Amino acid sequence: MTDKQGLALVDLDEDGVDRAFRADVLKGLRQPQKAVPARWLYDDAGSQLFEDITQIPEYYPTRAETEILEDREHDFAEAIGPGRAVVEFGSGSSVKTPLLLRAIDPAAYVPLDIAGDFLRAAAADLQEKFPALPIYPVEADFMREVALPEAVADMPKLGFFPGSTIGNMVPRTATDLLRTMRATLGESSKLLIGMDLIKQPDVLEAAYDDAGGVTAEFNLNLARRINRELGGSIPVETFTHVARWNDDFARVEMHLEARQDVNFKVSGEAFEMAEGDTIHTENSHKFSRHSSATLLMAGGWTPVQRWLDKEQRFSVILAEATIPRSAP
Ligand code: AVI
Repeated sequence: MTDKQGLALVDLDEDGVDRAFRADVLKGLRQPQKAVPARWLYDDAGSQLFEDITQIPEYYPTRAETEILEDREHDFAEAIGPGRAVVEFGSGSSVKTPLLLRAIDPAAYVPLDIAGDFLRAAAADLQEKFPALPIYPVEADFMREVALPEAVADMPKLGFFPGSTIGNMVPRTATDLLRTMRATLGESSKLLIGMDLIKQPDVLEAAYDDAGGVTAEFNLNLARRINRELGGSIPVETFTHVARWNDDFARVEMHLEARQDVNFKVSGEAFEMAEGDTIHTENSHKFSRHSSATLLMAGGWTPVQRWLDKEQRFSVILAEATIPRSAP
């Protein structure tokens, strides 16, 4: 359900249950390969656990991307130039956004996020760091076209989508999002996007299955959330977190694997799983130079520059809104 600005509202039933959550979980658990959309990993506990993940030694993407943003300040200033309205898809983390804002001297900053409280807190925090910068937070679901504030209508835009969050979407959804971003940002806009790189499977699997078990907690928290919010009886202790590289689709998959045959209920509906069956909970696609360019172009963006961290683990790509041409 959305309001007139395309803003997603939580639609609760008479028992206070999020209808979309229940519908996604029940639909996903009825499939032969059980699956729950990854967005449901992020309740309060899940969001905190993700913050913890960004600090663990094995999870390199946050550090690698931050290194690029720190080291390439002058390149960004030159390639992007001053005077743009920076539109960030998902509220800025306290570390990455200031690095970009400092580098390019923007005319305004527009953080978009569906979580209003988080959005306003992040905006207030940034306003303290950049007192002279006009900041216009917009509470919206950026998977749909967003009407940007009037005040930035005439400014050229730079979309900012760090973190390789694009990798959590299957290519079809990622393409839809890139096209939607282009519609939101308009002609002659640019996009600065983080995209994680394909690398040795053992490095990737360790990043998603750390020795300290933080990612396992993040994944298992979904089962706990289902039990708590949907009256579920999933025996969480009989499930194991699994992170595996799927080479056919160039992605790390997270699953919850049953270690023995189990029966459980969710919202009154019965489910059974045999030992070794899994619930697929997340994809994290990784990219090559070619696959990132192909995805961006499919979404209406032409990559113009690409930066890697010193260990060549992660890429930050600058793209321009492609001008539609019929030839060749
Ligand atoms: C948010 N997203 C980019 C993270 C990733 O790397 O795919 C989510 C994550 N899942 C497990 N670890 C991190």
